[in-house]
Amino acid sequence: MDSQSIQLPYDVNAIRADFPILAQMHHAGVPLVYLDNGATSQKPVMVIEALDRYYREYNANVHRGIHKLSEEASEAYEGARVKLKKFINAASKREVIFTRGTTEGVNLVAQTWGRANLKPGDVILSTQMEHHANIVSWQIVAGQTGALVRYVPILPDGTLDLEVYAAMLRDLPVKMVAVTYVSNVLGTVNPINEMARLAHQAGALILVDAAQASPHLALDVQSLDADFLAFSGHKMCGPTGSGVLYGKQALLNDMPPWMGGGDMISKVTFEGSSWNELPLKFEAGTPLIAEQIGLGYAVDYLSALGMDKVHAHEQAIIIYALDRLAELPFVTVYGPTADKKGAVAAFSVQGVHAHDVAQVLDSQGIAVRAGHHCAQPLHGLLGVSATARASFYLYNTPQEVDALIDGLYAVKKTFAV
Ligand code: C6P
Repeated sequence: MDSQSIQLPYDVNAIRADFPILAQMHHAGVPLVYLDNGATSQKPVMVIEALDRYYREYNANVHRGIHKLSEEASEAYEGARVKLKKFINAASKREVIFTRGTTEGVNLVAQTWGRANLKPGDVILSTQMEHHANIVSWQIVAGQTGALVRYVPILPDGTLDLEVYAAMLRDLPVKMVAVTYVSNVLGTVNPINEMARLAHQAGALILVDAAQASPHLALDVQSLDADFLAFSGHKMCGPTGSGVLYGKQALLNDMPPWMGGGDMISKVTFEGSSWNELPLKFEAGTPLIAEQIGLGYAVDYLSALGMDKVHAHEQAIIIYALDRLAELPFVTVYGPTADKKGAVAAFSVQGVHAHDVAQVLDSQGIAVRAGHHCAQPLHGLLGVSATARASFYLYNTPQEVDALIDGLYAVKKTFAV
């Protein structure tokens, strides 16, 4: 198959025109090929303009001032919450807590639900493919409560061992399953529906790390039956500092607040305080107003394009990318086949450190990430300290896959492998 003959669900060049940064020439004098979307995505002009408009036209604090600007800002901020509610199909906007991103969302649950509910010997069941955010947050609360963190193993093809998962739920006093929807290294898409069903059957809750899912898949928290689900705005066309923690209302109501301060209280006296209603109970202090409004516009952008189309586009790209990478005998790709994964290809080049791979690719105008991608334990299992990673998004083209392959031939030539 050649890149020109690949059928895509939309006119990708029209989409690229929405992202000003993609038009720039790279320092190497060639067009930028941005394949580091797993780290952060680029932003469409409508998100950039939304930020600009907020600061130029209605910058004010929210939920506080009785003046026009503050009312406008509050309306836009709460309007963004409604957009996010719809985007993930939450039952109520009270279940949509604005955070600075996935990391904050997971830590919030660990420090509120976890400290209130975990006791010595309880098990938090994470997996071997988690990002550090979904490991370390639980290790911290385990240290505070005497709970234990255990990990569901992965199979040689890079998928989770669901038989062992079921057995762990049966044999251990699991209180929380903490699992990523999509691995940021292997690309594996985990069967969250089935995992939630098994967790609930065992009397456990499930927290889904959707950092690598929300940019790429249509999310429906009700049909997933997730108890908590966290994601970051900056990976899905939104600003850095934006993000959401979804939680089922009954659980959030029972949880104590995390941070104390303005907006999260109902009444404060010198003797004690009572808490505001959801979601403000978990949004202490001045929030990231422009950022969350911007995320609302990112969601408008994605919804207009259609998450099903985004997914179909990325599937076409990853199928082609894996086919082309398989042509290179000096490259090892990690993770399952395209039908079981998102648009992520982490790989090693025989005899060349990942940082050197990334540097040579950069000299060809291609941006990839190199390192352990905040998944050090997983890299230990893969037997490598670092990998290079190409992660694709809705604006990448099959021709950019060709550029990556040409770049890898340049790596081979540079290091004579
Ligand atoms: N992964 C990557 O290059 P924050 O930093 O809070 O926005 O997202 C954390 C996070 C949590 N879970 C998963 C699965 C992730 O991929 C990430 C972020 C980036 O892979 C930066 S390390």
